[in-house]
Amino acid sequence: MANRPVLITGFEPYGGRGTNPAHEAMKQLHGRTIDGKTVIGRGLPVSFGRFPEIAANLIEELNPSTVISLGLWPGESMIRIERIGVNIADFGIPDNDGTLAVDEPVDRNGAAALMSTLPTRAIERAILREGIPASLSATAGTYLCNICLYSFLQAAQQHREPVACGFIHVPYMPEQVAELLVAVRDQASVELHQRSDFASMDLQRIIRAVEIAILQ
Ligand code: PCA
Repeated sequence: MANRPVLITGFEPYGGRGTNPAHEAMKQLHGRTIDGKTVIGRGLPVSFGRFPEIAANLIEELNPSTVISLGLWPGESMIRIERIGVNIADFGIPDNDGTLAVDEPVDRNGAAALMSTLPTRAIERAILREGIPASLSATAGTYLCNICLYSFLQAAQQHREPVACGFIHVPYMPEQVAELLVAVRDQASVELHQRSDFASMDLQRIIRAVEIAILQ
């Protein structure tokens, strides 16, 4: 039987930003062969309305052995490996369709939470061994990244073959922080949150961390 591919998803830009490092990393990983497996990259819309179908359809279409989804966590200082998807949608800002979910379930009939089926601890250790800051995280938030993690885990449960699924949040790229600082100075319209918005990681390190995750 042919080797099943690894699916890497990356969210499109959202929240008024022009780029998303998750999307950039996904594009660069698309088409690579890692550990004998073909990496297929797909962009995901920041749209509650497109989930959970989009996750189920991708698993059906590609039959991946592993799904690693990527998203930006603004202000995060390290690679953040998510452990749990929760059945809550509660947005601080509207999604790209203008939907603002407040205290809604992701799936009315779904479990309260689903655990990542990636080897999260091994991934954290392996990334740290290469000198890239990384940590485990208990929550992917209650916005689209959490919906994505929850939806892929649910779709994997329904799939005919085992699919390991998980989510990695990544920091801003340095260029984005530089832009943010210019915007803060010029427009005085964007506030900085406890100065954590200064945190960033260059795209090549982000990509290397995802490669390491694929290798575990
Ligand atoms: N980050 C958001 C949604 C898309 C993204 O890249 C999140 O953390 O939910």
